[in-house]
Amino acid sequence: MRRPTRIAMAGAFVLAASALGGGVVAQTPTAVDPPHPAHIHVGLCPEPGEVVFPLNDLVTGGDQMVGVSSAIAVEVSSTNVEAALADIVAGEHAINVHESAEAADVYIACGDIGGNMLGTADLAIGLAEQNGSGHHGVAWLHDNGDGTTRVDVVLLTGPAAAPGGSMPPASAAPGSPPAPGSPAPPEGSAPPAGSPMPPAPPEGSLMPPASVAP
Ligand SMILES: [Cu+2]
Repeated sequence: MRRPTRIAMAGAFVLAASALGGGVVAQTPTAVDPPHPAHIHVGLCPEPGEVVFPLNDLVTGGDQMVGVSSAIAVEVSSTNVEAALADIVAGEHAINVHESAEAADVYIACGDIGGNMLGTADLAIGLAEQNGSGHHGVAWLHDNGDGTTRVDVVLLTGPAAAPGGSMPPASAAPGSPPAPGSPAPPEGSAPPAGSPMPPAPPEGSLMPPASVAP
């Protein structure tokens, strides 16, 4: 029997509820957020200049839900830009994300393009929240080696992206998003002073005060 009983029962409930109330929404998708236009601009944040390369709109995924419902939703965009990464980083450029096609003058996230290369073909940058949008994220630029660069942009929506409400409020200061992929210190070792990512406290506990070097 492939279909779990629980889902069959839930379906029956929805049918019954629909018959009673009519128009019952069985599953509420992520809050409606319009597609966000994004571009590589000349100039720097927060007031970049002209568009030099358009990127595909940032959108949430399709309607097919997979995995657990407590997953944190993101908005994503992936584009192959007709320029080598070396050319993109040669001048002052920024990746800027706009509220919507209609409200393109409202900037919601922006990041200057630069920083430490990851190997020889990759560069990741942060995109800072703009105008209280509640959006911030990361752009990853990968040189394809053929004069094009793949630009992937991922935005988190909401300052405390915890749709399930099971996580404590984020304690990080604005502008300092957590660093995914940061190596955890070896077990038993104390984090070095100024470590950007102390070990996570047990869920529900308060953040321990950071040790201050004398
Ligand atoms: Cu733009």
